[in-house]
Amino acid sequence: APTIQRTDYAPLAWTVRRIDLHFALDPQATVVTSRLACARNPEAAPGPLLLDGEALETLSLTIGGLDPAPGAVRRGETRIEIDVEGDEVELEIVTRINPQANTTLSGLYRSRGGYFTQCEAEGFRRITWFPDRPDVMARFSVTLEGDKAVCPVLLSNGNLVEEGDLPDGRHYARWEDPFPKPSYLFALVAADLVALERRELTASGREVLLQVWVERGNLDRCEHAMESLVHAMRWDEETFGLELDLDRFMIVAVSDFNMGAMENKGLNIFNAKYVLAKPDTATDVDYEHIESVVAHEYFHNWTGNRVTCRDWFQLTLKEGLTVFRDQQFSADMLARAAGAEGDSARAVKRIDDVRVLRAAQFPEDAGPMAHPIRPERYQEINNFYTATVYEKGAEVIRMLHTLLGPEGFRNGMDLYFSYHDGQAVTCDDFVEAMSEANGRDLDQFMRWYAQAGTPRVAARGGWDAADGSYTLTLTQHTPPTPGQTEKLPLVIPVAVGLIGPDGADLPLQLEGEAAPGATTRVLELNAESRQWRFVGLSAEPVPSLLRGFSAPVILELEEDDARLAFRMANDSDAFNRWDAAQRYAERVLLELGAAAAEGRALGVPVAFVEAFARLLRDDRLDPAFRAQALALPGEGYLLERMQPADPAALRTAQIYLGAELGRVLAADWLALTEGLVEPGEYRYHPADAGRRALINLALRYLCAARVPAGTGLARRRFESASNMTDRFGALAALVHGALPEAEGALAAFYERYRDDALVLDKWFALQAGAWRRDAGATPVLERVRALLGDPGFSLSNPNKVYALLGSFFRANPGEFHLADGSGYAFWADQVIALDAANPQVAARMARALENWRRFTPVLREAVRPQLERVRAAEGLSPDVGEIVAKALE
Ligand code: B3K
Ligand code: ZN
Repeated sequence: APTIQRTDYAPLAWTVRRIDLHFALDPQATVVTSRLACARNPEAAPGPLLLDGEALETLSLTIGGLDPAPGAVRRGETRIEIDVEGDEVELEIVTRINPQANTTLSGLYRSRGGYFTQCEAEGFRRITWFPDRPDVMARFSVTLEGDKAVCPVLLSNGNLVEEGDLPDGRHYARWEDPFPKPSYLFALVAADLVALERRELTASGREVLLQVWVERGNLDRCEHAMESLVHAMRWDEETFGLELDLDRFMIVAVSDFNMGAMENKGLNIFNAKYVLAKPDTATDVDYEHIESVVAHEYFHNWTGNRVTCRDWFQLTLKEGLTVFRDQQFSADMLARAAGAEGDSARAVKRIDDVRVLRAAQFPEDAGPMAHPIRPERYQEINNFYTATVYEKGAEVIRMLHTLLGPEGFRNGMDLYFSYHDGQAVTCDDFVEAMSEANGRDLDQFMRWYAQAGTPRVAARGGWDAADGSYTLTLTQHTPPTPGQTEKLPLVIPVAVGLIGPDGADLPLQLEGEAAPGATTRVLELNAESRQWRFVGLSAEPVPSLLRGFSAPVILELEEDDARLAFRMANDSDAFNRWDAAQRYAERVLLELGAAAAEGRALGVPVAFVEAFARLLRDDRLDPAFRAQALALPGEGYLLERMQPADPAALRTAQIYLGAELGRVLAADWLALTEGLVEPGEYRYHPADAGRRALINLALRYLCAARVPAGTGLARRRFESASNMTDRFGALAALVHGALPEAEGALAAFYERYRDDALVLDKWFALQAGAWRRDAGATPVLERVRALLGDPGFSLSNPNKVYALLGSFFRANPGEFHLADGSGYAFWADQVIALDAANPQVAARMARALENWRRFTPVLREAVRPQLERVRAAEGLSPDVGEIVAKALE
């Protein structure tokens, strides 16, 4: 596939002002009639009118109502070029498409009897011929016509302006979207659905209709999504002064969907997983995700829809910013619910976000797919909806927020909207608005948009007892990434505190300042190396750096075990307190891993157990925070830090450490489960969720150690649970502990939920991610292979694939990376099979092996032939092709 370069951007010679679409819906022969009012773009170089198309059967094309003049139209497989005289023209194009046969879930497709669309990034061209790029913004009018029995509900963007019955049991509806939009925001839904409805007033007093559309029978699972939507509306009004601009806002749940959800104007289409929740089927984490995804899509209405991207290289303009907005929203929601514990609740959210960044984005930035948050080139844009564009992109926005302060940031946002509302713009436009609103030069900051790779910040401290000063030296370095060897110094905000010997924060006074001030301040590291001298100190301080994770970097700071234990006990910054525990655990796990790899005896340092136990016993700490601090670092992150990555040895280390912490501290874990006030009847509330999470973590450790009192507790909780969080937490503890009770519990769970697809996904994921503790036990690979044949499984449903195969390939390295290569052969078979039907899903699975060069020589040798086999597969999609080619480069 050809490579597209960011710097090749040029505006189109022709744009579209209006589009009138008519859909005659039919399972295998939907006829789409499109009338386009096109106009010459005065800012572009003259040229033909260009239309994109894919998998379309073209029935007719007329220009100004006439058949085209000979030679005026050049037709290619995916491109039509039309020579036009004058400055305006009307086209009418009729195409026929087959939604039933569309297994890619891009364009118009079917799911459980209904019709749904997904157009971002380039799905609209699979519906009709159109200049399918985000800088073409048109006003849409859409008429849907279909069988009333099959699809009684007909939805599209904007406002419903007309509906009625037609002969032969058919009916129609016409929708008009008052806002011009790019084609990627078009959507239609035609299905047998019901809605939960609510009317709300916006801040300016306009009444709006909110709807959550689901399949009949799921109406009792929509309340939380609706609540989340209302909260998101209010938050955007209060925080950014942004109001809903339509009279109607719809969310639709669909079972077959490639990703999480899609922000189509006024008609957000969601993976059902991020809509449906009731206590018996959804966990606290599901409730949290629903809240944040509903908010994310809603926030896109301003950051993405009203102001959109000029081209797909600018994707982080809308995604990084919108992820930052949803993170802030969730933190505010948690803090509000937590009341006096608000700061701790915010830190817990920050920890979650950083866990995701470290587990997914850091490895991406260190592998063959490494790219800046604004990529320079791509082959398949769908491969660039990445953790870098989204999560690192959000970190970049967060740094702006830190550097400019909340008010400065808000002023920048206001200016951005005042300049660019209704436009398709670039990341430069955004940063320029921030710069202008704050009178601050952000040229150097723009390097965050251009450089790939995770920067290292090395910190050195020098204590001068004679004059009571502490000199902090920070040095930055970004390792080379593919195609980018030279890296320039970035602007890195480093939030710093100094802790006194008694554990309390010291007021900070920099050399030259009159008096000490705040206990945390943000230093700007904007050169390769810089120094700061803190004065007026009576004893050597312990530095606490990068508080709140103020920049997406790897902090290199020499700290001995005692110092990590000290910060674990005392750091006033909850994020850093957690991070100290993670660093200490990482050190212990990597040492255990090395010992396991070399066949040495394993042992846990007593000092670590003591530091860990102090957190476990500290019941003044918020349970949600304790659950975070007592959970060991993730496998993906650890493998990234292990040289060479040896998943089997690391797994041995993890099993050993978990069991030891369970065994040695068994009495504490049991006391904790008894001492915690058990939440009463289930409600989704952060305080309750924190207690449930901590109890479930205790069960994990107790079952890992096979402490009888603990395993009995897990079994009883599994049987008598009143909600999914407790039930699944207990089940997971039994399964990961590989206890004899696990099989029976899995079977009982299956019986109870066999007809509930979303719950079955949890059941598949748990087994695919299971840890094996006994040499004789069935390998997880065998179990996954068998589960492919389960009646509840389907390779054509993305959620099922992510649950079973995604969990195995990505979340279970200890079982997937088998020295005999059987895991890799299975991976190649599945990637090839998936690719034939759904390239986007296949490409996601393909990425599981991209960092293979970091693995042990034995594993590397086993991976290569499988990567090569996939690369050579017949009819390979550009999606998977790009991934494996980069992996093999
Ligand atoms: N904008 C969509 C993602 C579309 C992915 C296309 N392959 C969801 C979101 O980020 O909100
Ligand atoms: Zn998004």
